[in-house]
Amino acid sequence: MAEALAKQVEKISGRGLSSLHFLQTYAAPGRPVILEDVVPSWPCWTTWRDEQGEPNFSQLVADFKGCDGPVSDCQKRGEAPDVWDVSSYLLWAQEEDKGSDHKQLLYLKDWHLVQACRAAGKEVPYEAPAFLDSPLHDWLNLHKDTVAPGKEDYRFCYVGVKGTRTPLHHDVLFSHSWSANICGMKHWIFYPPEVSEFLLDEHSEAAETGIPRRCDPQRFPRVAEAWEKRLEAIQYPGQLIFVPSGWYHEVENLSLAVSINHNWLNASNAEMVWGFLLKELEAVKRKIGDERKNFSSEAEFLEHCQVVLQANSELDLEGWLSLLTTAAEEVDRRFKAQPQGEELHEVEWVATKLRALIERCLECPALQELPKASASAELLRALAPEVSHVEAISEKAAQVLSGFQQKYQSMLMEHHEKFHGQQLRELELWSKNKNIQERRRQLWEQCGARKAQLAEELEDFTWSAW
Ligand SMILES: O=C(O)CCC(=O)C(=O)O
Ligand SMILES: [Fe+2]
Repeated sequence: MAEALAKQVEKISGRGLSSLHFLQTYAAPGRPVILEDVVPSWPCWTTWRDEQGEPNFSQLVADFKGCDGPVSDCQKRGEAPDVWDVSSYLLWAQEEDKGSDHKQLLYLKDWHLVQACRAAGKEVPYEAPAFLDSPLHDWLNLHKDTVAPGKEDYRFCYVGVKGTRTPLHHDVLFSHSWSANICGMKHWIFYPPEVSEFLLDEHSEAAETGIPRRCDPQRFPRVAEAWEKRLEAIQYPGQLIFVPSGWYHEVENLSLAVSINHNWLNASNAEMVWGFLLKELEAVKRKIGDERKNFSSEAEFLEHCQVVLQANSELDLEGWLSLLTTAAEEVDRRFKAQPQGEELHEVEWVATKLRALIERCLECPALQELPKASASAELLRALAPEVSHVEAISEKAAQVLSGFQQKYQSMLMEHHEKFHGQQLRELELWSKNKNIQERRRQLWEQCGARKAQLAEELEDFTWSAW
């Protein structure tokens, strides 16, 4: 029987896409999407490609001679990558690509491109849209740039010959990722979070692939159920793909491919990252719990757990607090610049989510038991009010709306007394009328941005509707 065609990842134009639309429609609900029309305006689209759209090896080699990058052998899973001079790898890949069968599947992965450019005094040859790459929407790299400038960030370049692949995984820290193809084609398979458990063995170890015929049925008895729910995409040059937090995915290069990839987190997925960190911390505590007695105090044991957490996940709780602090400072900076209209709405959307998350984090027992982290928590607590005026706005909006509902209710009662039978039914039907429901929903959504206007508008609307 022919295999059912997999559902394909949605494609939209990224040109002119608003940050809020991307956040609310794709990033927050976790919905993969391919953005067209973004990459072809980047400088690297011209400088890294020749007329045929193949990698411009002479330019790339000249640009990155002397930069180091990690090269993995896809046939030796689990081995640490070798460090190569990027230009040597590029020359190897150019030669390898001329042959028809690829004996060696060497993949330049997670090469820190922005750092390489900065170190070489070169312009970074791309600029992703603000919703992917601005300080307001990329707290992970903002944090890295702030606390450890020049140290490892999450902005990468990948170069791989045909057949190289990245096995099934979710991204570091449960972050989102995006990947922009400059040259070549990639085959992506995505598995939604609700089927993640079918891709894990009894030790919570992920399968190498979710393709059932390549999976051990003893170890992964329900892998076919994950496979059924997959989304697939062939990503062409010039397309940017969004991989939401927590989605397992696997990728294969169908031809010599050059891509730029970022991992990032922001108001749309920070809650998931926080949940992931807490789960990881619990796992660390369980794993090294037996060694508790070897520590001179409980505090020392807990500090050690943080060191392990940092080593496993590249972030500990203190780092997390510092990341939130940097984000809160950025939100504050944006408010002080007095944004208007859509931009104000965007900053408020971020601030509301950040504020709620900060409060949840500060209440968390895992944080309170850490002496070092509690110092950072104090700092954050001091900062939190900076983003709190958004709450006041929501409160006001809620008051206005409840006032509206009361007024509306009493009007209904009044009419109840005046009309009977058919008239009453009509009135009640009308009260459920989609227009008013829809308008109320819109007003709710806009209330952050509209502030004082809202009261007036509701008032006007109420009367004109009657
Ligand atoms: O392109 C690849 O090989 C893997 C990319 C990836 O996993 C990602 O961008 O999250
Ligand atoms: Fe990934």
